[in-house]
Amino acid sequence: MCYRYHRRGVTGVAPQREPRLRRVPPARKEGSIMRRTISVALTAALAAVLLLVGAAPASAAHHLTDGSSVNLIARHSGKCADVVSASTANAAEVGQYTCNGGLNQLWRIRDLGNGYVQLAARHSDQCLDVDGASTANGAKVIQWPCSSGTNQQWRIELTGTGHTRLTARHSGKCLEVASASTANGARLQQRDCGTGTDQQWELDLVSNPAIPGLFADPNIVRFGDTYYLYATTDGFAGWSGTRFRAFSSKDLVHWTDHGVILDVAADIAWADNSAWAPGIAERNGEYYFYFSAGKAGGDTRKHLGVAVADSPTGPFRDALGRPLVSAGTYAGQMIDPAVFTDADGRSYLYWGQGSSHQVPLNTDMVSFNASQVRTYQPANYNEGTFVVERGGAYYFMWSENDTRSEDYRVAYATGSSPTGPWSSRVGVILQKDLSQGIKGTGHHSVVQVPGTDQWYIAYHRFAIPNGDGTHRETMIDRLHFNADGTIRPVVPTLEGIEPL
Ligand code: FUB
Repeated sequence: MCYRYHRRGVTGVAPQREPRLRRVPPARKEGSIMRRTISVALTAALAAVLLLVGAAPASAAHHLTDGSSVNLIARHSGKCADVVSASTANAAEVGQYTCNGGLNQLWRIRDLGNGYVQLAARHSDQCLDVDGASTANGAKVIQWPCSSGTNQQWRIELTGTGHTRLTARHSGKCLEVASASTANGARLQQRDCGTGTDQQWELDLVSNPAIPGLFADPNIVRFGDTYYLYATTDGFAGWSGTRFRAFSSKDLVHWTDHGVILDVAADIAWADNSAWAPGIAERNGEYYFYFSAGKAGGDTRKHLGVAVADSPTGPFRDALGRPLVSAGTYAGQMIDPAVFTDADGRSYLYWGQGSSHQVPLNTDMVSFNASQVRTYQPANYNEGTFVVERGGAYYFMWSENDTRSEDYRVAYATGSSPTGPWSSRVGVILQKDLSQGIKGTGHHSVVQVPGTDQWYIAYHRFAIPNGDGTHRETMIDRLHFNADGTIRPVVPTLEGIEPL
């Protein structure tokens, strides 16, 4: 499959999808930008949006759809359209700034079905808007709550170079960088359309963070023909959030939010906080949702619970009316459950922090034989166990260091069965990449595209900008195996993956 890419003014058709083009923030590696493309989608929904003003690329890629998130990169400067200071206030100015992976530079496309789109900033959900619906040249561009105003409606026109122009519906004028400045902070405005490269924009598809908002400890799984993500809702001091949401996707890029599927404060009698790190498995049409949670006052330690529903999007109800594994039953914290189901249909539960435990689940999925619980303690183990199988080899993966550390990372061992025996630690799969400003990469899960050797890793990292151990975002990147079965270190990316 081909896709168009843009690399420092050169466009072309990439011969193959691998290796992926990786975006390097220009501030750090000026002159060596390798951006993933302008992948302008000619989907049914967006085809009407694109008014071809130049020679249309013969094989324009089919990636931008309603709901896609993009960086808007000014051709003359290579800088990103950016809501100043990541403000969430109405009327905050939009300028250009060095591309840095921030949500205030990420714009979600809403296809209005009338030949125009809205562009909503991911950090604020406010729309790119010509201030006061002015029709004057030089009118500034701001963010404003999305409305039906035609000063928030933009037509995407392809130029002959594979770039685009963005024309405001109410004025017919083009989005540009004031005075064709190349400086950080130069504001965006509208002006009569011309041929200047300061009115030309690269639409750079960005799929990371995979889901908007603060989410950590993602568990990615496929049920039927659909992928699902479940995660810790982040952004609370002491990880004190109570709610789990479910997200689904057919292509790993466009995710639907199904809302809250379990609120431990409302739905679980023995808990009222610390809804952490879920895992999920299906058996006979029932979905079993494993989670950790605690109760304020008295013994505040975390327990491991299980809830059940007849749909992967819930609503889930407590399966037992008590924890599946109570605090203190085994060494360490009773948190971070994950389930692996082997080809023979048997499911295994893994959990623990400080100490790692594993046990075959009974077929009811809500009990196990305590005499079969085994503890495996690889070097540097902290938490977040996840197990997969490939070609008869089993991979036991975990997170090292503290989630509040930028050195939070994922390592692995291998074994010949779902319960080992496991090798000693083989090495690190995923870690920070300071050259991209990526920190605290860990608590992951892995999913395989059925019938292929295509694997994806979901994990969290510190939010960009200003994230830390309780302000984390969920990413999805590729995971590759080497010919000898070892796992190639994952390259964490700011821009994410191509849709399946
Ligand atoms: O999200 C709360 C806790 O942080 C998880 O249980 C740990 O794995 C760590 O990511």
